[in-house]
Amino acid sequence: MTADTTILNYINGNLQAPQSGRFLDNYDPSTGSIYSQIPDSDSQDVQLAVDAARNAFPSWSSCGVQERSRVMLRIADLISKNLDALAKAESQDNGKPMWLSSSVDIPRAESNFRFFATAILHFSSEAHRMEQLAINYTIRQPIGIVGCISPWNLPLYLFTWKIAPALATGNCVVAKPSELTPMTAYLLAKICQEAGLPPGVLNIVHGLGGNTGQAIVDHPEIKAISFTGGTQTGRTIAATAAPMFKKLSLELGGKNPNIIFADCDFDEMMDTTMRSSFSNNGQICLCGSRIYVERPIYDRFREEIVKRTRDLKVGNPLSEQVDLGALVSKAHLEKIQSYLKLAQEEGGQILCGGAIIDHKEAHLRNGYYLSPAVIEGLPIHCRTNQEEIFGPVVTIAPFDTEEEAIALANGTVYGLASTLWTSNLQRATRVAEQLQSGIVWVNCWMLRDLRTPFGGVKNSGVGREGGLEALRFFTEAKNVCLKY
Ligand code: TXE
Repeated sequence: MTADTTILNYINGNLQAPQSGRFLDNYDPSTGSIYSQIPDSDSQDVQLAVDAARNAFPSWSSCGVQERSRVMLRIADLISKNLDALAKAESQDNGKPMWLSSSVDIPRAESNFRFFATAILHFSSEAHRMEQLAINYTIRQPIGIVGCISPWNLPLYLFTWKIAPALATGNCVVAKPSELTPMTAYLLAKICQEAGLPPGVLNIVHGLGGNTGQAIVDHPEIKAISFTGGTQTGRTIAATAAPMFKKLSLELGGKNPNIIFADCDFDEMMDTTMRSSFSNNGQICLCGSRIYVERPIYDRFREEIVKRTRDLKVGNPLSEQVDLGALVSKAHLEKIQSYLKLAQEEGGQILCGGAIIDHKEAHLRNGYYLSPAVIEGLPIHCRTNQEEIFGPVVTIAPFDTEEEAIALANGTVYGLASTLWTSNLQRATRVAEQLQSGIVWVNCWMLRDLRTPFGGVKNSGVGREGGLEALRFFTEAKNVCLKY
């Protein structure tokens, strides 16, 4: 399987150019150079995808769960068979280290298909008996045509996280990956062809958010939208979809707190905190970007995180030796730099990092590399601690009481994930209940069981993905009341 230099849309089972004939440049973030072209699709292409999905729906929704499961498992097998090619493509497109895409992103994409291909075999619905009178039974039917729009940070991982439950439940899909990282979605289209997915069941339309993405959200025949991306984009999508009464699942940004109590296992906490701060260059919606440490261990923590952050190697994503690769785009690099400047203006002190990497290898010099940064001395209400930076930047601060830690953790408009470090079980349960977030990790981070509800509260989103939540989202419940 090769990552071609011209990416094509996947519509009605065919790989095809956009109707307009227009293409966009696709950059390799590790070198800052253009390496492929992507369709600049518009509403005409989305209409073709909807037409194909409409034609495919009757047979896909009625062929039975066994058949759907079989095709999806073939897709999972082919993702696994092409692991190296997919991982390489993901690294080149996104800038993440290849060891990361081959150990996390691509295996997880395979698991997403495998998980939902088998979950659907066990999906059931309720019956409610009214004694001596009637029986109510609920059937869960596919919605029809659904839209899945995904971001660039975990490209194939999040794309398949949406597509797999949508397909398993019998829907036909019009999907759009991020225009910044389209390559593995293109390769997935080839895999779907090889796996024998019937034409029109999954359609992948590439292009810009405001153009292709908006055309998907606007389309009246697309009845549900599952979106992961920025909070501002989520707001625009909600404003478009709500008057059309579309079902919406929005997984948006975060400003996740990491609360560390002095009684934690310090070494384990340190190892995991390095991951929760800087994995994927901090470009994961679950990364902990505000770290609050109980005062007795604050100085030790501060010294340790600065030392370990300075030791992180930033460089060529294809090298086995690097911890962090390139940031996804020039615009994103500049956004993060602007926050580093802002942090200083707001009175913060950058303890380490925040510099552009000066590479010896000439071909990397125009890539988007930044050394990871730790910032101290900022109050909760400043913009640096309120807005999502989504990069290799954390702020650290001490706290004295449990109440103070909870108030700090809950002190933003976001509520996606929180991490809590303590060996006191009572405190863990007490604090977890009070944290305003959809996910709380205690003494761990990113430990994912695909059956659990996944999503945020407050401005971090609406609805939940994962397990039964996703199967319910992509179906409509119908109650049949049968009088006897
Ligand atoms: O995301 P966008 P951007 C956050 C992060 C980042 C910020 C902006 O803070 O810096 O968002 O990132 C499509 N109708 N997250 O601008 O634009 C777009 O093409 C329909 C958090 O890159 O939200 C892409 O496919 N679709 C996050 C997808 O939305 C539209 C992951 C996400 O892109 C659209 C990424 C529109 N009007 C960024 N406009 C997370 N929660 O993990 C854009 N899109």
